[in-house]
Amino acid sequence: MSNTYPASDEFVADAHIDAAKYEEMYSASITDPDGFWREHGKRIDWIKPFTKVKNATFDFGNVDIKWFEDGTLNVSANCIDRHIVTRGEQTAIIWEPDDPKAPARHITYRELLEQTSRMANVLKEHGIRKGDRVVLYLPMIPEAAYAMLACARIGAVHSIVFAGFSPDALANRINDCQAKAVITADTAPRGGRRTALKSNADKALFDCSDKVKCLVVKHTGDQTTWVDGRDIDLKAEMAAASPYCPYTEVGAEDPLFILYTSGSTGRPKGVVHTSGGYLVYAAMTQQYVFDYHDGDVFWCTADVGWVTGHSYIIYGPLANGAITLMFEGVPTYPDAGRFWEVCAKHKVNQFYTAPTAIRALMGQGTEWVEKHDLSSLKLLGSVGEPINPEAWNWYNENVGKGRCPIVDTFWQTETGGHMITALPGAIPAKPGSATKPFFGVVPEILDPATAEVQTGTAAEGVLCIKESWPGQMRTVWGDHERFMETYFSQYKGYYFTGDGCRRDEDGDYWITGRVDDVINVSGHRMGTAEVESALVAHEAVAEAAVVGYPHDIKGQGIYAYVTLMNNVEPTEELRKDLVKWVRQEIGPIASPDLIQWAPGLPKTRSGKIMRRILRKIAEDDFGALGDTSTLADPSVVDELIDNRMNRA
Ligand code: 6R9
Repeated sequence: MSNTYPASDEFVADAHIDAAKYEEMYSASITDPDGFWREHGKRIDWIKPFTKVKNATFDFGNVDIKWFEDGTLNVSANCIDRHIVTRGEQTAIIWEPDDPKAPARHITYRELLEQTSRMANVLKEHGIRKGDRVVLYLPMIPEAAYAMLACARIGAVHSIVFAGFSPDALANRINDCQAKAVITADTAPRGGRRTALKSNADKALFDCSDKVKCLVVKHTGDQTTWVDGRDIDLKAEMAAASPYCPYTEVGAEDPLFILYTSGSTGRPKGVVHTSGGYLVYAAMTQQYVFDYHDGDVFWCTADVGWVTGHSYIIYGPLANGAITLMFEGVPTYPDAGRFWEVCAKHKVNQFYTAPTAIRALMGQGTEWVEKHDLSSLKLLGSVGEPINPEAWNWYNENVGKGRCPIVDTFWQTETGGHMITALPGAIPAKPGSATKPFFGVVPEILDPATAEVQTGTAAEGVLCIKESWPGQMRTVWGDHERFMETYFSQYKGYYFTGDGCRRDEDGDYWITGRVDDVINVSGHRMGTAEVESALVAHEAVAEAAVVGYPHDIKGQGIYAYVTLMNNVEPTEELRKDLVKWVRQEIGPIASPDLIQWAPGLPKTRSGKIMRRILRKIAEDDFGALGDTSTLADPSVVDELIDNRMNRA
C-alpha cells in the first residue's frame, strides 16, 4: 500500500466536491451521460440553448464526435461579457513581467472586454472572418490573451505556436492551417534575455503565401525590420479602433482553436478543439480539480503555447470569472526563488506547475522557498509527466508545508482538460498516482498485445478511454483519416492515449509513460521522428535514430544515434554543429542532449531500425536487450554499447 494524503477536514468542509459527492456525480456521469452533461452544459451561457447532448462514435472508419451540437454560443462572451455586470471591476488577469522590478498589471474584466474588442476590430479590418485561421507567435503578455479571445469573439480559429519554436516550425504551421494572419511581438524577454520573435516570423513568412498579414505587438520597443503593406502595428491600430466589438454567434461544434502537437510519426498534427464542449469541460475541471472559489488567485505556470496554458490560464479560469495569473518569465530568474516570490507577492491560492520545474528548483535548495511567505497557498497541482516521489515530497513539504492537497492531473493536448486526477476534497493524494477519473471519463486498461480489456482491479497495460467526454479533440486539422488512424485504429472502439498505465488494488491509476515514439522532455512532447528528420536534413548526416533516456531534471533527455556520410570525420565541432542545427530546425526544446556516432544502426533484415535496442542502450540497461538474432548485423550492438554516451 502506498501512503495516501487526504486533505484536512477544514479543506474538505469548504470543498466543492467531497467523497460522497464524487461517487454520486461520477456514477451519474457514467450511467446517464446525457442527463449529467445536459445539466453541466448549462454552466456556460448559450445564445441558442442546445437540445442534443452527446452524439459520439469511436467506431474506426466512422469516428464522429459532437457535443451540444445544436447549441450556439460565443466563447469570448462567456469568458468576458457575462462577468461584466457582476465583476466588471474585478481583476481578470494579473500579469507579472519577466523583470521583477517592472510593475505587475491587474487587468479587470472591463479592461479585458475593451482590449479584446479593440483587437477583434483590428482583425476584422484586416479581413479576418469567422472560420479564418490566425497564428499566434507571442510571448506571455496580456496581448496573447486578448488575441485568443479576439479570435474567439469573431469566430476566427487561433493556432498558437510556442515562442520557442523555430522559423521553420512556425512556417510549417502557418502553411498547414493556411492562416490569413500571424500575430507576433517585436521581441520576447525571458529570463533577462530576448528572443527575436518578429525576426523569426520574418524568416518564416519567406516560406508562406505573401497574402499572410503580420500583426506586431511592439512590446519591448526593440528595433525590427518592417515590410510595408504586410506588417501592422497592432497596438497603434488597437488604440485607434472602437473599444467595443459585438460577438459572433458560433455553433457548439465550430472550431475554437488548432494546436499542433507531436505524435509518433510524421509532422506535428493540428489538434482541433471546438467551442461548446471544450469550454464546458475546461471550466468545470478548473473549478472542481483546483477547488477554485470566487476571489481566489489562480496561477498556472504553463506557457499559452501549450494546451495547459489554453485551458488553465485562459479559457477555464476566465469562463469561471476567476483571477488568473500570467507570468512572462522563468522560474530561475533573477533567482531560484522567483516562483515563490510571485506567489507571495500576489497571494496566490492555487499553484499549478510541472514536475520538471519542481525538480530544477529542488536542486537549488530550500532556502529559496523559505525566504517567501507562502501562507496564501491552498492547493498545489502537477502536470505534464509522472511526478517522482522525491519531487512530490519536496513540493508537499517545502511549498505546501504539508497542508496543501496536491492534484496530479493526467491529460493531453487531445483531451482538452483533465482526465485522471484527484478531486482534492474527495480523493486522497497518492504520490505518483493520478488516482481517479474525472466525471464522464471511462478509463480502461488494455493488454497491448491482445487488446483485451483488463477487468481486475489491479491491472497493467495501455490506457484507453471508452466513452467520449465534452473536451475531446474532434479531428486533426485537414486530415480526419489521420485522426482515426492515430487514436482509434489500434484498439477498436476506444480512444488510445499512447500512454502505459497501471491500476492498483485501490483502483487508482498510475501513468507509466508513453508507449509510442513520443518523448516527454521537461513536460514537452517531442516526436523522435521530428528530431530524426531534422538531423538527416544536415549534409553530414546519413542516418539518425532518436530515443529518450532518463534525465534527472527533464524527466527524459534526447539521445541521438547518428551515422555520418562516408568521409565525414566525427568531431566535437560537428557534434556541436548538429545540436545547433536541430535547435534551428525545430527549436531549443528539441536539442539533443547526447549524440553518439553510430557507424551502424541495429536493423532488421527488412531494414527497420530496432529502437527497442537503442532505447535500452541509452538507458544503460544491457541485460534486457532481448533477442538480437533477427538483426541483419548483430555486431553493431556491441559497438554501440562500447561507445555509449551516458555512463556514470
Ligand atoms: C497536458 C499535457 C501529454 C502527455 C501524456 C502523458 C504525459 C501529462 C501527466 C502525464 C503522467 C501526469 N502526462 N500529464 N504523465 N502524469 N499527470 O501535458 O499535454 O503536452 O499533450 O502531453 O504527457 O504521457 O500523454 P501534452
